[in-house]
Amino acid sequence: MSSRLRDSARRVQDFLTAKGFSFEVRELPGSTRTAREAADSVGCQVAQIAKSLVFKDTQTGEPILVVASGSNRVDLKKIERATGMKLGRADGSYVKEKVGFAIGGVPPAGHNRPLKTILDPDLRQYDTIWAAAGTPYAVFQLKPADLEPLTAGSWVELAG
Ligand code: 5CA
Repeated sequence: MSSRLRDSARRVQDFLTAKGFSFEVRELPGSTRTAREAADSVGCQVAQIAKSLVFKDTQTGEPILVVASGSNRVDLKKIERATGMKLGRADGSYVKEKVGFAIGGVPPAGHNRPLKTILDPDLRQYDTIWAAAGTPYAVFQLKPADLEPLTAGSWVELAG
């Protein structure tokens, strides 16, 4: 039952519900901290995990969210060429401060404020995918096409 969700997972569930999505945040007994662990805990392919990676737009200092297939290595140069942005790495304290969630539980939406978001087209080959929901034990299931209304993101080829 969603009423028992931990605070950060509840925040994601409340956001999803308020936006009119019927996705259900689930807290699992096994870790979902990494894409590999999430796939093992959910019982899906690692490529079906939508991992939410935060980078820093080095020109503005603002966070950029990349939602990538769990099995892909993100090639920042490809995103930079497609968007004109310059991207740098984000450390844990930057992610927590700017996005409002700790690494390992960063969701694709429901952050401190809306983030400019890049979506990995490789996710579109699966009927269903799973995304983090605020904690390293919480996920929700969605369809790849749901990422568009959820994040207002842009699809950019990014696999290295
Ligand atoms: N809950 C799972 C997916 S459901 C999850 O969040 N996986 S993840 O891959 O999206 O998040 C872990 C990511 O955080 C790593 O891929 C890595 O890009 C980033 N990360 C891990 N440790 C650090 C760190 N010390 N500094 C910056 N980024 C990190």
